[in-house]
Amino acid sequence: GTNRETIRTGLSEESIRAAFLDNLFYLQGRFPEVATLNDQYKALAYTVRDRLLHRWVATTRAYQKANPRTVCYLSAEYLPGPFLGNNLLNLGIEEPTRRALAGLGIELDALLEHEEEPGLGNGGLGRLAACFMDSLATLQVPAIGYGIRYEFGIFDQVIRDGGQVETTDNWLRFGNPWEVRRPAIAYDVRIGGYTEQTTDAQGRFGVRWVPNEVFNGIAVDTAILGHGVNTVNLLRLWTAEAAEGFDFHAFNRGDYYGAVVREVRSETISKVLYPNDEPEIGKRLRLLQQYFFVTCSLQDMIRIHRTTGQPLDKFHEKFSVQLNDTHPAIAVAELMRLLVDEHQMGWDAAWEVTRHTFAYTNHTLLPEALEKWPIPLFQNVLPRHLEIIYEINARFLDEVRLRHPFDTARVQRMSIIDEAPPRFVRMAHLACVGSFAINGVAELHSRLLKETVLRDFFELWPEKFQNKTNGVTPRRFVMLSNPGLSRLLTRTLGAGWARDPSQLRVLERHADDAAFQQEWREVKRSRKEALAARILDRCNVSIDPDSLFDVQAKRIHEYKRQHLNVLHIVTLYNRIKFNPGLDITPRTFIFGGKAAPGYAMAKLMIRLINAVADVVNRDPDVAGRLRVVFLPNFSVKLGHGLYPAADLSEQLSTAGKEASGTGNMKFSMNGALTIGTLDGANVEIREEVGADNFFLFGLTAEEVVRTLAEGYRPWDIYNANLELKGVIDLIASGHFSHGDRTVFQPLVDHLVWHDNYLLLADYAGYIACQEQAGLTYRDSRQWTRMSILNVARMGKFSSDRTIAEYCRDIWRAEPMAVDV
Ligand code: 26Q
Repeated sequence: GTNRETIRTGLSEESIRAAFLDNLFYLQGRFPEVATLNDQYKALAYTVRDRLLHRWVATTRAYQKANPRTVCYLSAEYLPGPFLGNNLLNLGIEEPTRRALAGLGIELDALLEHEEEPGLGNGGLGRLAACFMDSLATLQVPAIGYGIRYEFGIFDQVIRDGGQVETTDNWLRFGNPWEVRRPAIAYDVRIGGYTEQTTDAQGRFGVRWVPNEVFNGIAVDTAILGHGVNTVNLLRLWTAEAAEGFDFHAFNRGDYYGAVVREVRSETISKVLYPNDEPEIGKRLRLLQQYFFVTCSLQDMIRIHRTTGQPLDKFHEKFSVQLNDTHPAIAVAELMRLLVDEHQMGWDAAWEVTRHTFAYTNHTLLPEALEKWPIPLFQNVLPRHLEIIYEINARFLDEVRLRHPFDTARVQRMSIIDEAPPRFVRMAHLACVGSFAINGVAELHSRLLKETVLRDFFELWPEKFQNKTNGVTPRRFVMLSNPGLSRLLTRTLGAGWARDPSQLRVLERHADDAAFQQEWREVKRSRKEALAARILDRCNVSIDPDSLFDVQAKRIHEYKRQHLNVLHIVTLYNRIKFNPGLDITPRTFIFGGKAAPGYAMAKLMIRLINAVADVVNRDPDVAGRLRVVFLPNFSVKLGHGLYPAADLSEQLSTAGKEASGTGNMKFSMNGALTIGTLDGANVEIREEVGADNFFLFGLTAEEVVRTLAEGYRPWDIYNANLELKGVIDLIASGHFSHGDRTVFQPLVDHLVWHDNYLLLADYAGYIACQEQAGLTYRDSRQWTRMSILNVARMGKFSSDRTIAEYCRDIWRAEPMAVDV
């Protein structure tokens, strides 16, 4: 009756409290006096999930009825962050929930803090996918995000003796209240074996793929609710299982053990996320993972399409499928296989559908990061797909030859097959050939794509190329993580800014208003105090909230140049040591980020940061002026506390190397000023906020290329700049490594002899720019003005804008409102 309705759907404080107690009792088997924090968290999570389910069902109904065009986002990674707070926010029930719990003596913040986030991604690319899911739902665009439900996500990072140690991320240990397992939605996944020719009753030839293993993918769904709307889209992640409980054939032979072991093997497919944000050649399991989630997703789309009663040659009218980098690019061959082999469509008709279905987003220009699979491995895992790729390639290369007769070099360059032994499948080429649209993720990146890695493809199909500058969701990264700032914004501008951040421009009027500036500083100050408390608790380092918080949080990579930041820290350290009375702006340097476990230089960079931190933080000569902190295990959740507390955002990548960056946007939206190069989206951020409100340094992408081409000699720079030499020599001397001169030698040698990422070329400019930033910080009215103007002008970088552009220019997808 009505009472039941209320307990499952009611949004008042009373219904939430009743539902919470009900769930605590019936789901956890607990009463308040004995409930653990985890019991309380789960009871609340289920209370919130009930309120989502109700909208979820309404959305599914509405989609079934209207049969709208649907966006399918294919991504091997998602980093959604903790769900509880975001769902409360999007439902608009944070306050009644807080009161409902307070009435029971429970603090909502403690439950929010308890949630373990799904770390199903490495960094930017996975987080972008999650922002896109948020914006799609908020814009009410029908969409499904497909991916892999890794049992173990990105490793947990601990710092031991100054170095990174990885431990497993057992995120499902206490169960996951947000997911709904759908055992009825399961598909066969075949691997290995061989192919043979078949003839049907009409004498037509076909191909049969006889695999040597079959297992299942099972759907596990998570609701993605939009902000202030009823739309709930699906995040559908696949988990691998054995096709049957046991292999009858093996069982009859008495090989019961073998049958069970086989089952364990199939489950390893979705066991663990690869923690590298670059491909490693020849990782068979990684190829299996990619194929696994792609075939399940495409079979699912075909099933959905068939429920509409439409024929398969209209598949591309129902779905637009976005490939998040090349990780799902095997989809081009798999859709061909499903259409031709499984649904008896002719090759040409199938190719028409396929090339109108896919669009491809590239996220990197680094040649070592372009995926390619050795043919022997590929053949072994996906023999039928290799045949299909050869056929696609033969037809494609004919087209190239028609356009460019006699240009055999071009044909070789463009081929999907790299002929250098042992021969490889180039996944980016497969993605380009099979897609109707190709995009980069920032203006500069999209331009460089056309000029460098995808130049031949641009010359052949200029109309396919687009730019879609990345964005981030202002709901999670401002409203949720910075409620103080949000309240100030809403009080000043009204509540519309979170859905229409162009309204933030009105803040410009208040940029010089002393009273408003004071409130602005109080918000920042309170976030800095909160971060200081957390750092004292976690790292046992006390930091001064009045100091300039200078933050670099991102994956550790040579091209991102965390070690350039370290060179600056050591420069200041030396300046104070040589001149103890030096009057400099007190700073706290905060780092966060994980290194790929096999990336030795990145791990050495972490060691260097911690070694410098150790010496600097213990040296009384610099106390009160310099502090260095490495915050372990950076995650979406830690980001919530970090972005709002930052004064200065470090965006130091060598120009031309960072495709976009998205952390840069999160910092600036929270009022941090950026010190950065003209790389990725930094270029556009600077354009928006104004050159006066951005600390720019460094070579341009063109200058970087020219410098390297002209025979770059870092050794000469090292010898010519005495301050730089002093810094590098101090590191080499063992000053930061208990006298051990060997530890950092690889890093130092690399810098003075190779320096592929041009730290030494950019050093002097960076130091001068940092000095400017430090001086500006002392003028608190000027700094606050710049901070306000940054927030006022960051509207462009809402992922809502990005998604609206994808919908308009690529997906041809339209919003569809849902009523409950
Ligand atoms: C590929 C094959 C095998 C194993 C791993 C991988 C792999 C996994 C993850 C390759 C790359 C990634 C992640 C890349 C990534 O995060 N790129 C970032 O994408 C962001 C969103 O567009 C950009 O803002 C960043 O500039 C870009 O570095």
